Amino acid sequence: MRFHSFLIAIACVLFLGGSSVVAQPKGFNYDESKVPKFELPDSLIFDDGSPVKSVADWKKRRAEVLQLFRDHVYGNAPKLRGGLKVKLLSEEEALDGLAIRKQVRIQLTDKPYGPRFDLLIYRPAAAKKAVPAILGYNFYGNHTIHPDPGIVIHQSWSRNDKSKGVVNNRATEAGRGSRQSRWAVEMILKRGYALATIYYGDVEPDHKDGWEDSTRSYYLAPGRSKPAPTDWGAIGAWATGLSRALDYLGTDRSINEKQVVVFGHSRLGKTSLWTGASDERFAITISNNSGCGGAALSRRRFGETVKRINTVFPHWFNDRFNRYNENENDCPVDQHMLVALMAPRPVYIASAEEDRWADPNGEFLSGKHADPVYALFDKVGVGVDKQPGLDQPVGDTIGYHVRTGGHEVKDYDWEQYLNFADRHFGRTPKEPGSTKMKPVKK
Ligand code: GTR
Repeated sequence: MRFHSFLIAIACVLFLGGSSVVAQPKGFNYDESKVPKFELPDSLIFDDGSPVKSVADWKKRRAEVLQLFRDHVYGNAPKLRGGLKVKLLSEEEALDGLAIRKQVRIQLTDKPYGPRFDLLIYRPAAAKKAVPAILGYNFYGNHTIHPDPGIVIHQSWSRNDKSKGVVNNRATEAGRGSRQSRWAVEMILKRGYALATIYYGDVEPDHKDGWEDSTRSYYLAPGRSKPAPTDWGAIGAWATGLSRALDYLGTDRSINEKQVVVFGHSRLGKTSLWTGASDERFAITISNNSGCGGAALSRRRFGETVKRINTVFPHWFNDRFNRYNENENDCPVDQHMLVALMAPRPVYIASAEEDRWADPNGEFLSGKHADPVYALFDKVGVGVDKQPGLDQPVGDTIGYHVRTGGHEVKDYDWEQYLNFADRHFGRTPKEPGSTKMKPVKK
């Protein structure tokens, strides 16, 4: 094993498990008083220096900011060729009558044997009309989110992990339900939402050569043998997969396509943010503990840094993002501008107290610094100046909380997300524990 691969393997063992005891690697800053002084680029100033004064101006500025993120951070994604190609695998009652479980296989290219993914959708069996849905990737396979024996086990490359039933990079029956603690399936269904999920490795295997087996290899510009420096990275490919899944949800009459929430944890939280930013059809975006390259401000250099993430995960961003290794101030964007790209749509950022690697305060601050863009739309974003105390959700159009505990997805997080979505979708919560979150007063 080459040293580089060894580093990647170690990093994966440390972090991908996502246990509540996430290591805080040494040699990085975890001290607020040592955060360097920096100036954030202003979302409301055009590249030519003129100010953004209205919603109409912002629409033009938004296009500039989006293009900056494509060119400098996540890369430019091509338009997928061919129409939506879907195969229904199954549709039947599940979870003791609580849900209808539907599984469909969706192609990402016009080649039937090219990259494709399985979308698992649970919807409330009792629903009388189209329901809102939460769509998000999982780390080890659809079958890991619930012990339900009817979930198809994927055949894609998977990171070896006995506790998730992965042997020789293949998923096995032993992994069924192994990640159920992260997926509040019953809670989501009882609250009247559908849950749609995809194994992210179906869309692109998460390692440096994974692009060869993903849509990225199918869409290489003629004459190229690898992606160009401003082409999409893996996060861009994953985002495209979620957009394709939304294309499909739009054809499913049991789902309200105007109320699809994109959700993700950690690297998949970076992905949900980029998805919500680049595809405005998503009604709400949720980032759970997304950290560096997600919600956290890069210029703070608190916990994980741009250099570190580009070194250990060279495939996530575009190659040009390497320019900002130990050079964050030269980057024309920072992550508050990514959050601002959601405006005026609601977005929720969640941190965890012990997840200092992801820089909880930096995650909060990117929400706070997106507020001026929401104000243009006469909306309150997070609406508070300081990071709130533990387990105290705040915010109106930008939700935020820092939960007790570590780098994880807990039922507490799901409760806040469902309350937030209920409030923005104008739904009256019917289930216990779904009390409305108090909006910040204008
Ligand atoms: C870590 C990485 C984080 C986060 C995490 C995860 O190794 O440094 O940025 O993405 O992985 O996805 O679990």
